[in-house]
Amino acid sequence: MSALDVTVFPKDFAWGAATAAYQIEGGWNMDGRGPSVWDTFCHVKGRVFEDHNGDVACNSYQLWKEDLKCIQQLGLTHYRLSISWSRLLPDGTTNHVNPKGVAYYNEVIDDLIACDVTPMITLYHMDLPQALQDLGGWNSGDIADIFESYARFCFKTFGDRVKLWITLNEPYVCAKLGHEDGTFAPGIKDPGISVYLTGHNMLRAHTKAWHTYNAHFRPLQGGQVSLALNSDWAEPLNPDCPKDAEATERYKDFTLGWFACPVFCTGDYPESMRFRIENRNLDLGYKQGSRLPHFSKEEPTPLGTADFFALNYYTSRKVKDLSSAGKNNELSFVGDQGAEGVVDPSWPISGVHWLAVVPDGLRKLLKCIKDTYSSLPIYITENGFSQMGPVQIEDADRSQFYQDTLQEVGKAISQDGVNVKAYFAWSLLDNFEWNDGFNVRFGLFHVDFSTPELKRTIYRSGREYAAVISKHRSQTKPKSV
Ligand code: GBH
Repeated sequence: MSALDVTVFPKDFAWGAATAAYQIEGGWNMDGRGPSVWDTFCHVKGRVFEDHNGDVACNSYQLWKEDLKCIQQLGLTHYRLSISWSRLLPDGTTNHVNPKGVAYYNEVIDDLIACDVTPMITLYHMDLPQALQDLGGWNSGDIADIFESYARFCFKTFGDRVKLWITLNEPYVCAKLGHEDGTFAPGIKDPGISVYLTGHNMLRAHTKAWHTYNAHFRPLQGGQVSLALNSDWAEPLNPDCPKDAEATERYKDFTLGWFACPVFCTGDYPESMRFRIENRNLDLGYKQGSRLPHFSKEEPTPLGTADFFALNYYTSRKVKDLSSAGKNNELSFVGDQGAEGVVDPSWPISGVHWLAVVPDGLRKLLKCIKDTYSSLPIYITENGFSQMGPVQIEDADRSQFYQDTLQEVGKAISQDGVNVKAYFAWSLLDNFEWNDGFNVRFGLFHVDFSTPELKRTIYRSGREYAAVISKHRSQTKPKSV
């Protein structure tokens, strides 16, 4: 990646990689861990590629020291990991704490700090304790307070050393794929209803956790808390068609705006969501009240509950209007949105079908976030490229992808004045890629899942990422006198 100009990245730029507990840890029933919705989901046949599951995954529960070596080999300044809620609190509540779970995360955190790597911890990355799902999960109003207790427990236990927190990873994905499409755990298909309730309770949960940190932990611990929002970059399919242009705004509002607007702009959902959903209730004769919940005046507002903007970006879409298409006659999220995102045939596809490679979409999205949502520093908490089919350790495509993407991030910083503070590659390791199992590989390190040693081997893209980091660090090191 010699062409990349690292001097445009600020001195204290965070160079990271990210993982998530269910995707790497394994040890699904070891040492008192309780099951999560993903254990339950994967143990039913036919839901995941060749019925793969995260029972063992990269076995990071037992092989953490191997992961640490990978982190050091890359020279990362930051590592983003998530806590398995049910490893710490097997039934999801603070009534039962699993001391082995506490010990595991203490070891990880202490090792990172001893190696001069700053931990960023995600409290929730798709893996709700099954015991809480049995009580209604994200559709239950009680979940927000239960999440707040879990967050409080983590701040209290780890917050002396952890200063960067993500409460929730991608509430959009949990709500839409988990509760509308049913393709993610918990596998609920309840079109047009649960999706909004889930999103709402996730926002309430995040809000409560942020306020708890702000009032009770920030004064002593001095850290920062946000939530990670996923978003494609979106443009009208036909730029001359006003309906496509309007559809593009709706598409943005129903993905990023859904969560960013309440937290960063108004304390409420985007107007286009309210308008479309209420109107469609009338059109479809839906009379059981508002499907898009209202924020109660009795609870703290989501507005202002983020100390930085955390963005997961993978791809872009061209958007076409669907507001008068067939879907419009049924109760569904896509019907409400009245828009569909498609891949431009000129975009190359990375290993997996949905991941069209559009690095300059990231630059445009960063600028749009700055102009529309927030002037807070932006942390790119995930971005990556996948491989499918035969393993290529010399992964020239992925190396090029990282080079191109970092170049676009550099332009966002130097030419568009966007305050980008961090870049986390997804992912440190090949891991359990949800519905695609181990068939889709996102790692900077290859993991050999065919042997119990689960050997980690650096890809060329990992070597090149390490070279970028090293170059940047050597240029910004204080000169010795
Ligand atoms: C991230 O989500 C996740 O945070 C991370 O855990 C995951 O490993 C990573 O992406 C890579 O996928 O098959 O057409 O239904 C990114 C959002 C949501 C994008 C699911 C792809 C599936 C599209 N992803 N979506 S489709």
